[in-house]
Amino acid sequence: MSLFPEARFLTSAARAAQFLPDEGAEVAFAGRSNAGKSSAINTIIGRRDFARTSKTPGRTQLINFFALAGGQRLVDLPGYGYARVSREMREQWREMLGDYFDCRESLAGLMVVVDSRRGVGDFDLQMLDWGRTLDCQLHVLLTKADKLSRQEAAAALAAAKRELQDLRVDVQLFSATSKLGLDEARTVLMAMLARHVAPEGPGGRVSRG
Ligand SMILES: Nc1nc2c(ncn2[C@@H]2O[C@H](COP(=O)(O)OP(=O)(O)O)[C@@H](O)[C@H]2O)c(=O)[nH]1
Ligand SMILES: [Mg+2]
Repeated sequence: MSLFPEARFLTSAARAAQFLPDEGAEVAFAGRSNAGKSSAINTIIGRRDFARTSKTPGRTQLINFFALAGGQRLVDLPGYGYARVSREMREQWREMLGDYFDCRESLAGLMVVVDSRRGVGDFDLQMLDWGRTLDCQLHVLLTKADKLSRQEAAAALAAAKRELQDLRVDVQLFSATSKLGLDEARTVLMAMLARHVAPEGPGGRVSRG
């Protein structure tokens, strides 16, 4: 049985006006193009083709919203770092992500998906920084851990922990292929959603200032 039987795709937004209303609670997945975001979402939801995965990274500049149950959502943020995107696309990306992080009170948590073979990069730190401005819970998935030996994986985890220790960020190993770390990732996701004090709808918004 799926843990998230009601999960379904809601909409893709190309600009802020198309974002879903800022109500309830959502957890966003960020990471470089090809880091393994969509695969992580699929694995956590427990459905192979839930969020699309791709072998040609960097095409989507859309923010994809998925419904869970009871006003809870997952958000697949567009990746960054694909060398061949134009400067214009990069600007668009920055603007849209900026709009998203600027005021998203329903953002309960941010999962930053990092390829364990590459380690935490500037892009990931920027995402975590944005997440911090919203005071949401931060968690890093060091994914594709199946591609590392046990020893290499332990070293990657230790290095990421060192790098993130000042930011109050939890980090774990993960693999969409071997399901390593799946229980932990699901537990963190559900805790993020459950703990969030949802903003009320338009007109009755509570400031978290
Ligand atoms: N071996 C392995 N490959 C993975 C894993 N996660 C993702 N991939 C592969 O990495 C590529 C990019 O994954 P995708 O989820 O589309 O990345 P996204 O661009 O961040 O959404 C795809 O070919 C996936 O099959 C993993 O945990 N292990
Ligand atoms: Mg993807």
